[in-house]
Amino acid sequence: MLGVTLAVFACTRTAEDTGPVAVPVGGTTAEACSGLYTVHIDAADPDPPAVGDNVWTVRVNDGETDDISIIATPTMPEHGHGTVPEIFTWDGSTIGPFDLVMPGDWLVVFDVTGPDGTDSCYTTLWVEG
Ligand SMILES: [Cu+2]
Repeated sequence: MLGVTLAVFACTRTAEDTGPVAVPVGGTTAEACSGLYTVHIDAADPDPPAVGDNVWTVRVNDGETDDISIIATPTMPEHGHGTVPEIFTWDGSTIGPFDLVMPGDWLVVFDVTGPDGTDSCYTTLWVEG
């Protein structure tokens, strides 16, 4: 049974709107709305994401790593909490393990910084109990 439900939002943002953009899990791609970077979640372990420790394989554009950093912040917006620690740094390949402490709706924001500037995107997921 599929344990994760993905919500993907159309990109309707303007240059003044620097908020996050959805990134679907599972090998599909999404462009950060300002167009600076494309973030790919190539793999999730476990797949689908589950309560407990999760590690995601994340790629930027065509696999560039030079001078690129990603900070991932998982939270449950409806509950007002995140994870411990609160943020996770990309090592050039993976992010995590990050502990999704409970089932429900999670939001993971990726803040990407690189030679072209800073941009954000996000994925949302439902984690089964
Ligand atoms: Cu919660």
